[in-house]
Amino acid sequence: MRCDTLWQNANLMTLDDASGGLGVVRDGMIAATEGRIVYAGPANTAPAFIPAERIDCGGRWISPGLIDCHTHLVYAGNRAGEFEQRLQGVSYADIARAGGGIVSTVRATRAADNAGLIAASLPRLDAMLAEGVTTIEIKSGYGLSLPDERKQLRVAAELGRLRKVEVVPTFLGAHAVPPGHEAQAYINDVSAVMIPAIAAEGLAEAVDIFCENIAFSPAQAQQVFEAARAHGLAIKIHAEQLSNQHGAELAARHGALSADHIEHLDDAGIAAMRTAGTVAVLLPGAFYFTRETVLPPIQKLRDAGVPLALATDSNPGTSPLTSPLLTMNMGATLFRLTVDECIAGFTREAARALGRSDRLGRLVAGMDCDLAIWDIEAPADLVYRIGFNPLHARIWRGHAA
Ligand code: DI6
Ligand code: FE
Repeated sequence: MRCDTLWQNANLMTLDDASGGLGVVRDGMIAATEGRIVYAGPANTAPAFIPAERIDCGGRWISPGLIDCHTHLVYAGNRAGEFEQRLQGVSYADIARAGGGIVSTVRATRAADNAGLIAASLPRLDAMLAEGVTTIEIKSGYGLSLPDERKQLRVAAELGRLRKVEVVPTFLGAHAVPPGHEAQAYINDVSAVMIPAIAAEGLAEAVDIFCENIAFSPAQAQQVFEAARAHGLAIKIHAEQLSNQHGAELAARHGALSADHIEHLDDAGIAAMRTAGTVAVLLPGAFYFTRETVLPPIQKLRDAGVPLALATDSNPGTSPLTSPLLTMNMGATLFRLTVDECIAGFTREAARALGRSDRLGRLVAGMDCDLAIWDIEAPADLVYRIGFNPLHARIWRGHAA
């Protein structure tokens, strides 16, 4: 059988395992044609391929390309000074009152033109790609006006044209109340004007909201979800990060793809997520950086069979993190996730959190051929090391990238 490319002499983490494991295949091979996997499995039971290109992987490991399903990658400005202030004991609230925090990133992002935003964001994207990322979700939320949110989403799409990576854009207009506005009036604008426009222009697939006592209420989240649904957009939520607002439960009842953070999630929230198939997106970078102490209810989520994804939450305020591998290590050390859960959280389950399970996140015939080839002895090496990058090659849609 002819194929474009054949990767042989490799160990595979197919992630194709009904019991939720890594689906390991030793001495495996992958064949691809026109950017799609046509075979992934044991070498000794593979069809006889006649490849245009044959690649000897020298016994290395191949996983699906990594998927970062929650980032705020596109922004301008720098909050390192704020970090120093916080180290000296100044509180987050004091910084915000003095015009810092999220509002300072909004100011810098509004002031940047497209080229400036691209220049600021590309190094962060490149850091992700260097660790095997082939799909990345990028949220808006630092514009907080229709033209500025549009600009962020257009830049996100442009990043996907500048690099070999799939960008999944999410509209997070309801991230914070813009300076000089009143919360409910702004939510009315988000629901009645911004969501319809963003949907009509095809600038986002999903709508997200920061539901928290310092941000928007569950009632406001409901209003935003109804607008999202009416315009054919999927739903995500930043929920239960600092307190239990029952946002995850509300989002699940609206069929949310994912509820993210969820440190303060309760049993009713878990039950609603299980019923709806809503993915729990765990963000240990924000937990670490803000020195949070309340852990997400991992064991209860596991027991309930709620899918667990893992993501960087790359953002300038609470998770200035561009390393999926370090995020996996944090998932294991801080949240006690297993190695299998950490790797599945950045592949199969992340694809599910983006509504792309049919096409991404597993090494299965018919799926897009996005691969990460690793110089490791065992899958655990990806999670165990700190600050070491064993990526050997990144393949996007069947081609070295
Ligand atoms: N949750 C967070 O922790 C960040 N956004 C959000 O919804 C904070 C973002 C920032 O401080 O810039
Ligand atoms: Fe976030």
